[in-house]
Amino acid sequence: MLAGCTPWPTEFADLYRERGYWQGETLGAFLRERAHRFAERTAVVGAGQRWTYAELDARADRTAAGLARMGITAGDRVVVQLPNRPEVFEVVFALFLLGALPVYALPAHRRAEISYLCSFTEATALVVADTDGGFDYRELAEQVRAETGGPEHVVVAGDTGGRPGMTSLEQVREGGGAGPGATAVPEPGDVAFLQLSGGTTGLPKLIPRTHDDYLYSVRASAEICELDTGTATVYLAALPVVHNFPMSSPGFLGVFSAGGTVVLAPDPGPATCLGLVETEGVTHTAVVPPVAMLWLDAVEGGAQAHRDLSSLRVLQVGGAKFSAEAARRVGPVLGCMLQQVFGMAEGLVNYTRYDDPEETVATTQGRPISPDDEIRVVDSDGTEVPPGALGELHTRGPYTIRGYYRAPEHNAVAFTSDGFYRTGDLVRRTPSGHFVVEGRAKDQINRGGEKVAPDEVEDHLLAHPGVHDAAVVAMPDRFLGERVCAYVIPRGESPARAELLRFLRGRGLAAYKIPDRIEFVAEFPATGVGKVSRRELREAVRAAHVPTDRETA
Ligand code: OOB
Repeated sequence: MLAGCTPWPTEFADLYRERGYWQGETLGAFLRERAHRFAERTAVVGAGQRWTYAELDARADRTAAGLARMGITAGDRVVVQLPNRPEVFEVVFALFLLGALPVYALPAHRRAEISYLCSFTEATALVVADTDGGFDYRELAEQVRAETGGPEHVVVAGDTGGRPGMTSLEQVREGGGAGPGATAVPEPGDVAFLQLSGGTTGLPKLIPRTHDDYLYSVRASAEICELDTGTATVYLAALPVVHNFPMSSPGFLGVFSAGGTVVLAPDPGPATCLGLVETEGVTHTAVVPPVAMLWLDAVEGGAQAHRDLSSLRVLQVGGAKFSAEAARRVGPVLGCMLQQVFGMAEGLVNYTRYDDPEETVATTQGRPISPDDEIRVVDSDGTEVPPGALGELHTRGPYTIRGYYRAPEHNAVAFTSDGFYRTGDLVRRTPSGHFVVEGRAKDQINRGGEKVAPDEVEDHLLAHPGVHDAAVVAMPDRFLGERVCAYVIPRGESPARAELLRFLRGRGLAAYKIPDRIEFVAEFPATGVGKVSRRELREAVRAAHVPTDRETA
């Protein structure tokens, strides 16, 4: 296994193989097999293109050969920051074929995050789009290079604009020739890619997923979601496809496993997505709660009421808690089934099942994929609570990691000594084994499914000369569930809010981490041992009910 990763103990690895979870397939071979089986079916639609499985496979092959010619080889890390366009599949499958590891960055990430990912993983290459949504990713790549001195290669999906030291994806593909590029075939037990954790402390942690463990979660998810080769699945990827939810729950990999079609939406808005549902005959899609609410309102409120959504069979909602009230509207308004999905990039994924009673689907976040997902619900001492009682969810299983990449100190707190991942989620379990997510034991902020680690934002605030101290907490929000609120103790006179917001943007922080509200205070409430009491701050902001600064600035 890649250095800096924690393997499963042998007895667990043996068990997972014996039970047929780990089948010894790699992601590269997975696509190759489907490409032969479903050659002429449409694999992907997006950005004005339609590729068959055979085309996707041929492109991935040529790109792999081209990347190999550039010197990218097995074990190399390659930061991939691409929007929802077909090239994202070409690139990641090319990397899988080579045994090089995609490091998945979100399109929303900016200089701070991309520089960190490139340096921390010692990436040999960065793959970006030219521009998307009015943002120039080539400029970002240049800033990252200036800041970090790396990575060696920048590949642009689109036009390099003649920038020095950048290669277009087309040049890579053309330079590949016909020969197979791979120098070594990756092992199924190897790490296939690094996924970003939402993070609870400091900079985002990296999650190493193996071919074996990930493909198990994909196969099992496809089965639970009844994607099979006999029925035509058309899956709309409304969220950024490099997130775990649209990637594997069952996501594009689940759809590819069944020979279905993935339609890539450039944005999750109701006009774009419901339009695509109608024109492409979408059968399944996955969204976060605020997006589901926008769609419901757009159909109910009239703006999208004219859409023919009759092809849509399943709307999956996950990433953050979906309220029971909103859940109950899905069937009547959109005319499809709801499936709640409670997952995490670290592994464990829970689904409500299609044959669950309606009330279970509306009020729970589902139950685990695997009979070998081990679950403990514990109190703050780590003792298991009685059935049905509230506690923190700890889990271990055939597709849940045993440690983050290169993070021994953090691993010592994030995992128990016997290898359970401490999710930080407060849950209750129903007699049927379904989870109800009630809150969080971790400090993370869940901004409509986008995860923010408070101290990452605090560190950026503390870099401002006018900031003496900063504490960042979640503030409740009807639409996003939570937003980001920063409490700031100024050094002398308070800096202007707009100036602080500008400062944070200037530091290259992704937009979703920029505080929605800034409160200036003289001091922070303290806990018994003198630490900042985030709990009291959360309560204070909850009591305040005030507009956000981003709305008023
Ligand atoms: C998904 O993955 P991540 O890694 O972005 O975030 C995981 C965290 C969970 O620990 C939990 O705090 C929260 O997001 N979460 C939910 C939830 N789904 C995720 N909280 C309440 N209700 C839900 N349904 O978010 C993710 C990964 C795979 C599939 C779906 C979501």
